[in-house]
Amino acid sequence: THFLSTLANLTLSEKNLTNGEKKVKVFTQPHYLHNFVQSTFNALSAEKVKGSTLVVSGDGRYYSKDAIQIIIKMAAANGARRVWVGQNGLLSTPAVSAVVRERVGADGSKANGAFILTASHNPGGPNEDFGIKYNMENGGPAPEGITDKIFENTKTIKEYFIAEGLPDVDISAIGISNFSGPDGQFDVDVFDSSSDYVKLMKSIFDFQSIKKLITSPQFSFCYDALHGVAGAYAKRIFVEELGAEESSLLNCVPKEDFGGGHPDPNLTYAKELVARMGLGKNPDSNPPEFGAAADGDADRNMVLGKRFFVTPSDSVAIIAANAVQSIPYFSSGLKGVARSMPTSAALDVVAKSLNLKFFEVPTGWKFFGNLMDAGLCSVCGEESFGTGSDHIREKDGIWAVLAWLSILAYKNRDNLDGGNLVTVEDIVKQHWATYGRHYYTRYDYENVDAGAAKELMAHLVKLQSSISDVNTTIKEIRSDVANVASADEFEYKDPVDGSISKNQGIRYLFEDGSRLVFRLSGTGSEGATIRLYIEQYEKDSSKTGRDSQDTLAPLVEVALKLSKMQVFTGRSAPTVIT
Ligand code: VG1
Ligand code: CO
Repeated sequence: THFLSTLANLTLSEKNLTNGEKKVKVFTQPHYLHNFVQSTFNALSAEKVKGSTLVVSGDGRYYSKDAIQIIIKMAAANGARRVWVGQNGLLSTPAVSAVVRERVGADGSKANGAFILTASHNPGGPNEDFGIKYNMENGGPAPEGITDKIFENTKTIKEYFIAEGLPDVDISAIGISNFSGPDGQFDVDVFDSSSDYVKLMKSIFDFQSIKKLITSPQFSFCYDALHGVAGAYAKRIFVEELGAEESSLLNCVPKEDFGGGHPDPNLTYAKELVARMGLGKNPDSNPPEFGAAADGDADRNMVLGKRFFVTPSDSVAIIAANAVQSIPYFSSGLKGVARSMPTSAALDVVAKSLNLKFFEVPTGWKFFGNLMDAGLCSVCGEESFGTGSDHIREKDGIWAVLAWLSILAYKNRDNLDGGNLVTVEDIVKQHWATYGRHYYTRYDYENVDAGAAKELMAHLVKLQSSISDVNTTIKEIRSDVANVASADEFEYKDPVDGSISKNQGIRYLFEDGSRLVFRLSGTGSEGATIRLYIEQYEKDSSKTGRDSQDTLAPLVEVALKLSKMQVFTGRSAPTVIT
């Protein structure tokens, strides 16, 4: 029952199709999803797809269930041997990576790749976003060689294969369905969404000591899944395994529209958690000691202490500094650490002091994957609320929370029977006292006119040709800001495969270690998004306790005036500040 559909008007012309995020109505255009899936199969090659085992699941957002049935039928028609689906189509992005790497099917099969259905931290629902991406056999995002091929294929594709006669599979029930077609056997294996991931987490962390922390009277905990897929894991891990109260879980029932919210774990969008932790508007008067949130597909995390925000750039540095003592998986040492270019240099200082291999890579997790596959990197992170390790090839929101709980459990190992709790805030402030503090903020200008965004970037590149002119301009704006020492567009040569990635963001590096970075987002679904990253280093431990926005105000002023942000974009303020 294999049908071959010939297509008239299939041309897709948007590059970031291969990166996922688009409005649902784009995906539901006739043949649009089909085009992407067939283009992916063609990019992988027909021989590779024949007989393969493919994972298909995601964060459960609107349109996922339809998409899963379509992909199952296309996998069958393209000769795949079996498709694995998390129950109800739910698998977090990190769980997909874990399943690809670790799961063994009942018949001994292993996965060859995965379609992940998510638009990450973007809203869901009929009028919101959907997305799809392909991960490889190592559990990590497809490399540029493949995504470029997929994109090229989407422009020339004329036909796709779909087994239209295959009945829809009930993805709510665990079990294996067998089908036999003209090309032989085809199975759909629906399995528990969390058990492989939970098993992996238990092999990395000391659950006993975390449980002792969570259940001790001095400690209190809360976790907000923002109605994303993290909810499917939070109950299993935090409540059933680690003894947290059910009432410590907020928004942990996955919903197709994320309850109408924006499943992005930051101070702007995770409002309920922020208030619960005693921050923002209408703060709770008795916040818990620890709070965290995840994005829609649970690869991002935000960590909060009582009335205290941990920047993601600090978070990865603190995890790296404490991993060996606190987390059994790292007890024999770290192979190396890495951060994305716009992430603050807090990690650099730790790497230097602990004499660790260190890498600065372009934005996006796939660059870390290459380092990890080569055994060069154990812990890595991005300023965009992404933290992770070489246990998988994606960033991992729940892993980051377990890492923080491990550090807290270790620091409090002798305090839990009545001593004074070492808090999240204590740990961060102690870190600043040891390594200095990187004041940091990011301004996002979302849905800006694409032409205007390009002009702004071109203007900034042009300025780089004369650093002395830049410094004259800066002095006119703020005389209290240091001189720019150098400025460039970030370029990365992958130390493993030698590939070169150009134009990865515009940098202005100051003599005192401060930095301004400007980038265009590669994941936005409408118009262009300009990201401005602002960082200032303070070594003097008597000056590390200041308010971040106050401290950064001079640099912010310089960044906005130098870039002519308002002139180009018409915006007097960013959409989001993190
Ligand atoms: C953003 C973040 C980047 C992250 C990417 C994917 O990209 O800045 O750090 O890797 O999202 O995150 P951009 O190009 O919009 O700045 V996720 O949670 O979709 O895997
Ligand atoms: Co995400």
